[in-house]
Amino acid sequence: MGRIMSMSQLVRALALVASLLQGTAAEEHTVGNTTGWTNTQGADFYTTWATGINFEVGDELLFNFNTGAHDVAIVSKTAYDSCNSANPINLTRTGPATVPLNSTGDFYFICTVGSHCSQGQKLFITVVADNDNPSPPTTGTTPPTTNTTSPPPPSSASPRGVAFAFVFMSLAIAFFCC
Ligand SMILES: *[C@@H]1O[C@H](CO)[C@@H](O)[C@H](O)[C@H]1NC(C)=O
Ligand SMILES: *[C@@H]1O[C@H](CO)[C@@H](O)[C@H](O)[C@H]1NC(C)=O
Ligand SMILES: *[C@@H]1O[C@H](CO)[C@@H](O)[C@H](O)[C@H]1NC(C)=O
Ligand SMILES: *[C@@H]1O[C@H](CO)[C@@H](O)[C@H](O)[C@H]1NC(C)=O
Ligand SMILES: [Cu+2]
Repeated sequence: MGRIMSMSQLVRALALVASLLQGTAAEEHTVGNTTGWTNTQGADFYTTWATGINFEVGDELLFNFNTGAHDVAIVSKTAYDSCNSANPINLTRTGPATVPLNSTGDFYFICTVGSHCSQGQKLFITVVADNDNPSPPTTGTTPPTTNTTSPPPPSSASPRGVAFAFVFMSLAIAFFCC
């Protein structure tokens, strides 16, 4: 009986390892969560929203807004800083809008309606390569300079290593404990 319980723990451990080895699936990030894409939230709302989110190549941003009330422009850093909507890289007027994140680097989004951008309807994100090992959290103000698409070599300190250690612990429990 005890052996059977331990074996089911082992099965769960193996399932966890399998999910870690598969890597992270492409994700859709809803900008501003349930608040959506709006000009009513003040200066730091979208900066705060983006903090701690891991944006990876292949993910998508979903901007929730009603057509006509807002829009989504992809702009340069200069245009983002000054809320200049004159020459956007891309302008989508139809909401809700889904924007795929195609490459690594910094991306800047503003709303070009009225003075919404200067009211805080602007978003800056850093997109990193899609790989199995989540990038370490950055605590400084400097965004990570990821301009290479090749994933780093696997290291023994990776989540995989932790997961394998977990499996060996489960094996020990299964065969020596009970
Ligand atoms: C948005 O949702 C994520 C995932 O549920 C959560 O971690 C985060 O705190 C939320 N952010 C805001 C600003 O509500
Ligand atoms: C602008 O971005 C939207 C959303 O990703 C896309 O559907 C549209 O084709 C883009 N337009 C141009 C001109 O690139
Ligand atoms: C990614 O590519 C699509 C299709 O060309 C484009 O519509 C979209 O704007 C791009 N995303 C970004 C963040 O540039
Ligand atoms: C990556 O960026 C650094 C500094 O930003 C630069 O010196 C280097 O040449 C870049 N490498 C590639 C492959 O673009
Ligand atoms: Cu707007």
